[in-house]
Amino acid sequence: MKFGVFGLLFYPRLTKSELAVFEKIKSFGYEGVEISLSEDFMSLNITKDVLREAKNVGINCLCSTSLDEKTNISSKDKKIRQNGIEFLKRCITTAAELESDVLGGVIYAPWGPAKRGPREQEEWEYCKESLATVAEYAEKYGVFLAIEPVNRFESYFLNTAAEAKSLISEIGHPQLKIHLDTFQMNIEEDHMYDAIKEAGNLLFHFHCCASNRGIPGNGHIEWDEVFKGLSEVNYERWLVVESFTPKVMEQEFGWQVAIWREIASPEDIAKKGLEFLKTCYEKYVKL
Ligand SMILES: [Mn+2]
Repeated sequence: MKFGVFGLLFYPRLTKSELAVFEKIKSFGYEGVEISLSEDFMSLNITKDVLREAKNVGINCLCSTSLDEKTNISSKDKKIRQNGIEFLKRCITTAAELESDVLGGVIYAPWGPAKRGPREQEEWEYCKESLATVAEYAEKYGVFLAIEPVNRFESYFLNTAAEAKSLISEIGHPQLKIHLDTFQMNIEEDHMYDAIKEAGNLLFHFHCCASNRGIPGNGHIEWDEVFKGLSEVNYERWLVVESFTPKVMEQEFGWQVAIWREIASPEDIAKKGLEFLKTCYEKYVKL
């Protein structure tokens, strides 16, 4: 396994002047940084600078994104679906430019609290149709799409590994994978071990943090279960420590992660979190 950290832990918005943080990330012992491919980030046209700095420092870029009401690929409105497909295609080309083989996150429906009813079958069908189109495109760029189930307060569309697996198996495209997250699973799954086993060989990306988005190892995540599962499904890819700085609340999407207070310092989350995860890795996987 390889260890990465979420860039938004250190900055609320990735601009050229924030790139120096990559060196800090490397000095903590990470081999990867996850970049959020927002509309805002892609409009800055700094992809080449980001890749250059990552290479200078010697870390890999990993990519994730999320949809909103305007880019909802499951929408009943054809124009909105089309807009979402175009957005995801731009994310895929950007991920390829950053030499990331993964685009994870909430890439199936709008992210964030929604005042509406449950998912409708019609939306599920539109989602499958859109993702099939996007997967075809992703294949040309060698990027895999990893669907991240998130908790009920962040998505009405799907919340569990089993639902993500159903969606993928109904589409049946090899470019579609699963992205799990300990914060999300803690809210929605009965047992993380079972969820990881359910994802099985579809598991392609993994976010780690404490039950309150603090330092991995604090809180009440059952890390023994997590690593037993990861080991049994032979997961060999990235473990990314995902948390956010409260400054992220200044961003348009920030309220969705609701980081109203600093749970721990970004440095502690990154450093102590990595130390803890490496201990778990030694204990369960490396044997
Ligand atoms: Mn996550």
